[in-house]
Amino acid sequence: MASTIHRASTTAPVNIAVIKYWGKRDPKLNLPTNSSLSVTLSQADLRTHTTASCSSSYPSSDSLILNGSSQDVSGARTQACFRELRALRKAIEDGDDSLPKLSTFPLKVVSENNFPTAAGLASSAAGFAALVRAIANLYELPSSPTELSRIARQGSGSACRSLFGGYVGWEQGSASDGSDSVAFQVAPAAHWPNMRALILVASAAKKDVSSTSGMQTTVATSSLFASRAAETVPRRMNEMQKAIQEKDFEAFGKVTMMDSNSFHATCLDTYPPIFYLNDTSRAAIKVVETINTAAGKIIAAYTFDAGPNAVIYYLEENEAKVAGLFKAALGEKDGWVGKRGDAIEANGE
Ligand code: 2P0
Repeated sequence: MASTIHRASTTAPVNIAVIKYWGKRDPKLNLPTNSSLSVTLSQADLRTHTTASCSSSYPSSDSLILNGSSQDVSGARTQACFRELRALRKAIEDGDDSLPKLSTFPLKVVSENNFPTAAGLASSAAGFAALVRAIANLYELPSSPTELSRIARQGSGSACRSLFGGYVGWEQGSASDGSDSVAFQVAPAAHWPNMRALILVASAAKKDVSSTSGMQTTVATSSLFASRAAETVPRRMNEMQKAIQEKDFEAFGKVTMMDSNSFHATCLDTYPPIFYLNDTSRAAIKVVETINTAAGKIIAAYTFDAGPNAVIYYLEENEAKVAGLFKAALGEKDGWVGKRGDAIEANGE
């Protein structure tokens, strides 16, 4: 029927990198200058919910509504996702005349985040992962999470990692068309289920410097950047995968903190410099150092993305020592809202 509305919904989780993506060798396809690795967070606290629908009765152009406000869909990234998904649907329609020609209908995508958008809480990662999977579900595509990760990466690089649960890598790849720049699961969440993440929101304000322009300026001007991409990150990717396989929290925590420091050092080394950390962020680093010194080993690890908010990884058995001390040290401080103990879980993988 001409006026039928076809619809599918999904949710996608936030992921927080422990080896950071920063730098593009191809800004159109979001092909990175280094591989990266992240932990997918529970959808209970941080997630995007997205409904994709299409109908021949819709107005002629595609539309996207995020948290109730209409977004521009003419950007190359959103267009790339729509185009790739439509092409996959069209290939199925071409082989089966009985199917409705959904690939020819205007799309309407409605998304809601349950956390601050663009405050360095990986909103674009969950957002594009949910957009791509919702449309893939709408089109009944048989695509694997790997193939969807290749498409979501074109929306936002880090989005490719939100197609998998647990511990997830993104292979930088070498092909110029990006066909091998996809996400892969290092280990399911069940492999190391007592991992916890504490999100400390220092500021829910939109970040000053967008990741895309920030990373392009870093690639162009930082003298530290080349050795980070060519030597430091490849070595840490191996160390991190080993730490996860062996469930070695001390190694996991040390590499996590050092990679966050390295990423923010290249930001400071950018000209003009990029400051994502603020005094509150530095206070959180001090609290982690205090916790680890008191424990005599690494039981808490901080990491910061393109914003001042801290994510603290720890194991459940150290909840009282880590989350408890943070509450005592920072609970009263202006600007901090502690989001407690998100269990990290697999995303159905
Ligand atoms: C990461 N970040 O690995 C790193 C750490 C921020 C710091 O991925 O331009 O929003 O859309 O590909 O994915 C943020 O970058 O950038 C990011 P685009 P994206 O999570």
